[in-house]
Amino acid sequence: MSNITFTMLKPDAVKAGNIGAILAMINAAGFRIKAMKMTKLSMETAGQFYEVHKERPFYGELCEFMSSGHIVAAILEKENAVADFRTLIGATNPANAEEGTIRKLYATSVGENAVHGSDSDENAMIEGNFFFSGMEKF
Ligand code: DAT
Ligand code: MG
Repeated sequence: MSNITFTMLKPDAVKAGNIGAILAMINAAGFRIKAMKMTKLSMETAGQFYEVHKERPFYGELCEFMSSGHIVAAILEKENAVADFRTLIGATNPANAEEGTIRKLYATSVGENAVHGSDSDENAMIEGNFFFSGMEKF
């Protein structure tokens, strides 16, 4: 049964001109795009999205970075979408990411790591609904 995950191409990836290359990897890995937009987070909306991390020491830095430029948000559909997408993107810190993963290829540091991927089916729904209305999902 297919399910969904949510991704953002982060400001570092957008600024570096890597939207096309990353989307090509996502398509080649068998994900179908259900919704997509380029947009920009504010400090406030970045803070809401990453609320779960608000006690972590890197929260302020994370919100600054995520609101520092445009992002591409998307809902992706595939069998086993959440786990397969985490495999495709690789470890949070690109230094630990497997060869051939999106973060190994395009991330520059643990903070500026090119791409977001949901960590559970429940969070994929919450995160997708944070960015997209029913009329924007296909
Ligand atoms: P992931 O994005 O792999 O799910 P996470 O949920 O633990 O990782 O953290 C969310 C984001 O916060 C991560 O993509 C980048 C940032 N982050 C995580 N750990 C960090 C650290 N030690 N220093 C700076 N930023 C960090
Ligand atoms: Mg996470």
